[in-house]
Amino acid sequence: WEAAGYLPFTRARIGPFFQENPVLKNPFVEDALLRGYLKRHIPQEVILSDLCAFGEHVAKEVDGWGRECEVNPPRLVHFDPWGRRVDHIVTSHAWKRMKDLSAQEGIVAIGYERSFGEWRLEDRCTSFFRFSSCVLFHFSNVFLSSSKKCMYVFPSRVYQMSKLYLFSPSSGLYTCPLAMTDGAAKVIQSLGVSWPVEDAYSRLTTRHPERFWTSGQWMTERQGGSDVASGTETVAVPQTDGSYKLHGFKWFTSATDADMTLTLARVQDKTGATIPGSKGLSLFYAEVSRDEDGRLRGIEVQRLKDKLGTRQMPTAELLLDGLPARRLSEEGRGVSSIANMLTITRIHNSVSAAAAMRRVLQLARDYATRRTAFGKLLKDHPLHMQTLARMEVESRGAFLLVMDVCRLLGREESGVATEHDAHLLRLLTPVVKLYTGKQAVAVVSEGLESFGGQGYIEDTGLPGILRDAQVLSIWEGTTNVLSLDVLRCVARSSGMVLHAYFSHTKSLLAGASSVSSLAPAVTAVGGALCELEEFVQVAATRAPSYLELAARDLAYSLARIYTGALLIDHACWKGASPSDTYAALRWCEQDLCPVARNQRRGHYDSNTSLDAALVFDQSIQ
Ligand code: UCC
Ligand code: FAD
Repeated sequence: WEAAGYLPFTRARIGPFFQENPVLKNPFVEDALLRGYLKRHIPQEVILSDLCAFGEHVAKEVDGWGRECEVNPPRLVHFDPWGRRVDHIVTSHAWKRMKDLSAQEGIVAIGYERSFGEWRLEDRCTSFFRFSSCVLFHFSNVFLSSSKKCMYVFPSRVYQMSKLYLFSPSSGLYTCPLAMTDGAAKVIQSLGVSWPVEDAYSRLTTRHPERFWTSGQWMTERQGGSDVASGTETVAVPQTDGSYKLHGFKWFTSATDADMTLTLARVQDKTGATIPGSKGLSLFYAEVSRDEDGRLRGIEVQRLKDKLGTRQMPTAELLLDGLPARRLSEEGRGVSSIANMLTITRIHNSVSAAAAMRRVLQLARDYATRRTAFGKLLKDHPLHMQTLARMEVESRGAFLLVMDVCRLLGREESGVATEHDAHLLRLLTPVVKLYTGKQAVAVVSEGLESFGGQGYIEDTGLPGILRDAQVLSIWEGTTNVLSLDVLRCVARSSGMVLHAYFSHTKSLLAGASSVSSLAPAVTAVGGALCELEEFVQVAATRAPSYLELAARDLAYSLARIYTGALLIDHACWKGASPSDTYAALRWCEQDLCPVARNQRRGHYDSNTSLDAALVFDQSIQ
């Protein structure tokens, strides 16, 4: 026994084997599609090297802060030791660092350090020296063109969202306040209001940490988060100086440590009456501030939500009890005025969804080179590789769809968007949000399984990715609500958004017509597009209830077909790799047009009562 190294009464051995953990490497370097896409669309070396350096920082340091945010979640201190109400939301050191980092890296600012459309080069350089000290920005503009009348649109949004994409999975959910901050800046800018929000706008879009502000977006009340028009009870009481005081209860307010917020309320007339429904809602700006006694002005934090995920970030229930506010929109134009914020936050949501898929894949890929089962590494098991390849296809599709929407947003903001672009942006924003939100949950869930039991173990950090993915299809409009938004925007544009969709998708396919390796994919997308056109023609003759039942399948069809066309288009690029072609072919093997399939099955004709009977089945007593 002794010779064999086993002694009675010694501590049990735990064995010599310890599995190597997956290692996060530079997410920029590791992402062939991201690099290929940027090389194709914004090949400025200065941008690529900024993203590469940021990727390195994310892997080496920021990811650790993100983890710290998760293990040190925020807490609410209602009272100080002497019983005074303080409602202090205590956040981690890492959370505060994320705020500074976000400002310094320009995660919001890049989107606004914009694109000068068709400005002359000299004008752009002058404007640079006047407004920006960002060397990167200067170089990238100078590199763009040497012509006097420059037609090049600086792709700020693609650059910004690429950076966000690298940051998001390591950000400890700081991307949530950044989304709302970006959305608030966009609303202020688009409303063209200066006072009292000029200073706020400059703070939301600054790169200086000491000036940087984040914004909240307080829309949801207890009666309804989707149906904001019926659910909003908050009233705005006019003050003699033209300001308002808000009284109401906001049921979900995320990143409640924000410096300001945009919110909805109903203006009371002199008798205290308000207008019900959407027409009674106005948009307000409020700062979150404290009085001399350290109490929040006009706000009581009821409690922090106990959430499945997004635990890194405080989400509170707030009683607004005389919150000082300024009206930003015309009376009754609250929903349409906050719509720009919804566009931006939904795009951020989609970027985060694509980034979550990419992150779990990067880790799974690394793990497959370290973990052995049945005598060989996971990477040498074809079935495991097939599983990861399927995730990869989903992830690539999501990335290209998201980036295309960012491209459209950039064109709109640079003033070069055609009417066609504007229609596409309106249609694709809910589509990309709803589709990627769902994909993210599926891909991340599969990703966790690729680590076996370790994927289920909390302190690996992996389960948090799944928990955080689950919210992406809920907030900023659920899947069904966004599917109905798709229908509404089609109806309101008299079908023009669909016209833009069909013609743009066809133009993407046309560029691939001579590429034989992509022929099956082109045929599949072309066929699905025809089916979709037929569906639209038939649906136009049917009752609204028919379309309502088809809404989700329609949105999925729009997403899958368009993404297929984008994958094909990317695979046609001269710098594309064989994997780009393979990804396009694999994507296009799925059912690209589920709405046509289910239409043929009669699923939208008379299923309402059958569905309800199935769901509430009580036939067995
Ligand atoms: O969840 C939230 C924050 C979470 C944290 C943020 C994270 C971000 C990502 C981070 C990643 C890590 S804030 C709460 C978000 N809530 C929602 O998304 C609400 C969902 N419900 C809807 O979207 C509904 O469709 C409503 C509320 C917009 C429907 O309201 P109404 O009153 O019935 O609206 P209408 O009648 O459809 O539209 C009223 C006006 C119309 O314009 P006008 O009056 O000129 O005809 C519409 O065209 O608003 C316009 N409008 C839009 N415009 C409505 N929706 C849009 C839109 N999406 N785009 C442009
Ligand atoms: P409901 O509207 O009650 O929806 C319940 C279900 O009914 C959903 O499945 C929905 O798809 C379905 N449904 C609703 N209407 C229809 C319809 N017409 N047809 C078919 N199906 C329908 N809100 C904010 O304003 N600010 C925030 O900062 C914020 N942060 C959040 C943070 C977290 C972690 C979470 C989970 C939520 C947050 N929200 C926030 C709220 C969020 O936006 C809402 O929960 C969401 O919009 C859904 O609203 P609801 O909860 O009222 O669900």
